[in-house]
Amino acid sequence: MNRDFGFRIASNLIAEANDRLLPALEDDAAALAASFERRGVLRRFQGGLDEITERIAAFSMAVPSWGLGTGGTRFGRFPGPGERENVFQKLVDAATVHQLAGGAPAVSLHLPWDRTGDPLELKEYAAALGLAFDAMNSNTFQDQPGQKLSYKFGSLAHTDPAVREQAIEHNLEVMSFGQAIGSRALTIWIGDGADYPGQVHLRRSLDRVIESMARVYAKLPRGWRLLTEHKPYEPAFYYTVVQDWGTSLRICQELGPHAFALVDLGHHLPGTNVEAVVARLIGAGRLGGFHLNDSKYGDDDLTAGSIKPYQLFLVFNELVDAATDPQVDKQTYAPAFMIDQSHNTKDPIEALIGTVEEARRAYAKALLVDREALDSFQDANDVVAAEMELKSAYETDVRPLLGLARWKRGAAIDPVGVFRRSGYRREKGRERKGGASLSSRPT
Ligand code: RM4
Ligand code: MN
Ligand code: MN
Repeated sequence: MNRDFGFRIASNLIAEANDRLLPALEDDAAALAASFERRGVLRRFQGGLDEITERIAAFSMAVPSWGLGTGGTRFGRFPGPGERENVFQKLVDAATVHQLAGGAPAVSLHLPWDRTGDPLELKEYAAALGLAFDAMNSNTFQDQPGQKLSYKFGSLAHTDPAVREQAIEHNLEVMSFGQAIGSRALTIWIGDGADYPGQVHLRRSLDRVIESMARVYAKLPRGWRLLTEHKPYEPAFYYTVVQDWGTSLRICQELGPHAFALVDLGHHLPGTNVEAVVARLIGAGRLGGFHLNDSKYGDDDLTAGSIKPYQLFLVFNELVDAATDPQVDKQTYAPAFMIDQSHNTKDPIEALIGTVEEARRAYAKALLVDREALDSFQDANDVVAAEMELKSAYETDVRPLLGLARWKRGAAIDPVGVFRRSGYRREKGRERKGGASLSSRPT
């Protein structure tokens, strides 16, 4: 059994740093509590600040295995020292994100990128690191060495039934791997589409996707969900078969009750009202989960909340609203939170720590919205009061709450600071021989 994790950050390093920072954090928290008292926020949280920080601490998400190394563009890639070289090392890095940031006790795998001989060994290795597995991801948007048929002109939507069959088989294999490691969902994102008008039959291409996905859905293990992820363009530049939430919803409705739509925050054209997309999917009982990230232009895969933090808050506002609305069926409303980012210039571990923080920040602020007051402002068409209710929650500095939520779970009050002082990358640079050396770090 492979149990060699290599260098890990000592827990006393975190504890010592926390001891130094705790008094100031407690001061800030006391000031926030006083302000909440004045604003009447604590009337809604009988357990006081403790109750709010507990709820924040309980909110967690999964780290993407493919986000643990430096990403790149078609122009190049500039990896740093000590980066992961295989799936086991990805798990150690993911465990480090969770150790410091709290809130990321799961990993989402991508096959064949993360394929290993023995999935059970992987499961035990992850468990020993305190990690579980969230949704599995299949990959029929690239050709793999030795693959029989090419996905150049599509996979689940291909005109050739033999290519579709190969893509279906791959998804089934991903599910059985996922079953072995304790995952309970399969996310399907396909790049199928066309670069030019006329290239593909618009209606029939979706019919073929639905037919192929139905074959995968038919084999969905008990208790599993099939998540379909939309994206407007790239790699296909004229037409993408599963291009928007409406198409995802149609797929779900054709497949059956265990199919749900996955919203990758960056998979929308500029200006799209993403919180409304989320609300529609909740309304239809088909919101399956998220790929958290942010973007300025397209599928930029930047750190969540780095470009449009207000949008992220408004998305979480819909989620907190749904979670408290008795009209929303809680059997179907159980979104999975996963990160999907590409870190081209940030250290991937630092970037992921940042995402956990940003997602929790948006969630914490959404918790502060007085829903009863907002409802009554909406009913009275009081535009200004309604907006002010949202803004007042959004503008609250919730950093003390986030710090306390981490501290309560033994994570770091200052996660990036501890990460930098720990020498993690230097140590991993020694251990992981194939990674970029310090001297080859791009300047
Ligand atoms: C896609 C999409 C998928 C992800 C791949 C790597 O743009 O976001 O979720 O699996 O990238
Ligand atoms: Mn995605
Ligand atoms: Mn993407």
